[in-house]
Amino acid sequence: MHKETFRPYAAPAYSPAESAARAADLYAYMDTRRSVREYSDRPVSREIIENLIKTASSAPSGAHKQPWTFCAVSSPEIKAEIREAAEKEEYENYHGRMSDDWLEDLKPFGTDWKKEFLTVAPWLIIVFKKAYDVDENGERSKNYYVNESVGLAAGFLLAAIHNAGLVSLTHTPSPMNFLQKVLDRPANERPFLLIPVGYPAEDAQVPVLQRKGLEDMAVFY
Ligand code: IYR
Repeated sequence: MHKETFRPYAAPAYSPAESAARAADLYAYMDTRRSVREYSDRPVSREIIENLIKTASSAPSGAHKQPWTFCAVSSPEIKAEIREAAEKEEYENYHGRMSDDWLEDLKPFGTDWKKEFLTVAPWLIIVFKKAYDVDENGERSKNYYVNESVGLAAGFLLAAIHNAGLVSLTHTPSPMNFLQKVLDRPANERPFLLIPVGYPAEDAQVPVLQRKGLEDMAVFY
């Protein structure tokens, strides 16, 4: 039977007390993460963005295919192009394409079709999922659990952004196929999420919200 080469693996050796403290500390920190829609234009170095993306790409994926591409955009011209196309779609969404229930559910967040953050934030990271891979000879190969894999990588990315003291937003302009065109991506790549990254504007505000308690989102057996 063919078997990949294996090597020993040892998890970091924390005592139970250290594990408990680390779990509590990370929860306390992650609980301060918020989606932010108002950004400062303060720059963020490319080196930081590279490390955030490498952290995202450390996520597990089906058969370790890593079926993702992260496009990091700092070019003002490309950001403007993305904003124009996104706002065009969002205008239609907010003026007829979204149901009344949906618009009602979004009221607490104060969103509308205008997406200033797309040109103000220093970076936009557009996450693409790769439905399949194509090798040098044009041969296609299948990827597995693509949505699950790319969702996990995006989660790692948001955690890494927060860990760096930066803010983000999981933005889903809809439909978002214009991103494939603007960024000139190949046919096997489909846009998955658009994530602005940067510092919050000085007067940035976030809606007051409560997170579910354990009793409402976990069951122990
Ligand atoms: N894509 C739109 C609408 C929107 C939908 C959901 I669900 C949100 O949580 C937030 C926004 C927009 O970006 O405005």
